[in-house]
Amino acid sequence: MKLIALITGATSGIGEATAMLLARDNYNIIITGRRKERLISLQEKIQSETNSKVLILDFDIRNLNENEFAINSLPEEWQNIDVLVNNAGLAAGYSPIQEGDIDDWERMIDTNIKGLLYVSRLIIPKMIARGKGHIINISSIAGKETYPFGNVYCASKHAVQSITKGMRIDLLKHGIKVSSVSPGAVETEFSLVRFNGDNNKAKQIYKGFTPLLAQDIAETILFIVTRPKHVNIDDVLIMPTDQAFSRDFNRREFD
Ligand code: NDP
Ligand code: 8X3
Repeated sequence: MKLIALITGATSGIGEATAMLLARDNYNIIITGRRKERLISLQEKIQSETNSKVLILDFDIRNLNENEFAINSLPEEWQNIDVLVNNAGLAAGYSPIQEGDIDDWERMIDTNIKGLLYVSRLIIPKMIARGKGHIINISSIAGKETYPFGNVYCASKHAVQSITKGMRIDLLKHGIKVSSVSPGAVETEFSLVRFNGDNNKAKQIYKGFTPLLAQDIAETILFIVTRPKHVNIDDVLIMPTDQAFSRDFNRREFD
């Protein structure tokens, strides 16, 4: 019997890789994001390469009504969500606090904190009713350290760390597992989004060293969800070998 995983932000990067990997394991997958055409492509890919089913929920995680509509409209056979991967998120901008763009701040706070809370609030009661479930929140090295120009993004990921701890405490007596994964630099569309589509700036971030791949994080998530019932992985801090903490990189080329 297959389990059900809901992965937010599955249109690219970590979420997409995780959807594929969990589908190859033992999961039917609910994939979410705003770009419906990408969700359809991923659905087709997963369904052609695995024997797992895929359900698409395209909505903006920042909008509470859209969250409610999407989750409340789940067909009966998709309602028993075993694993929730709270992955959707972004960094917007990279500037000193006094020059920060207020719209960027709101996008990050609304997505990384409020969006994660909205989805979780809708799904946790269903897990409590069943006395089981596993929530994996995607945090970051930015949830453990603050780096120059990272201000509000780092704050949003510190909030994810704190919410994860709160969930772990509050859901303890309900038998629900709560974990977080905190990666260093992963080469996805993350930097392209952060620099508002500027491909050159995005490429500079990963220049001269070997970053993590989305697949590395997906494999970490698979490890976390496949532990025995009595084991909860509270947090995994996973870094490229070429990165120490948030600011030190072993870059081999500078041209
Ligand atoms: P990507 O940009 O590749 O993927 C981000 C995903 O989030 C997309 O699927 C996007 O879907 C979704 N998303 C963003 N905003 C919204 C929204 N308003 N509503 C619904 N979905 C949304 O980046 P990553 O895969 O790298 O990022 C995934 C997570 O990992 C994020 O939380 C990020 O903070 C975290 N992280 C990333 C690291 C990195 O170096 N890449 C390191 C540490 C943590 P769509 O645009 O279609 O809505
Ligand atoms: C993404 C990693 O270091 O760019 O969370 O903040 S970092």
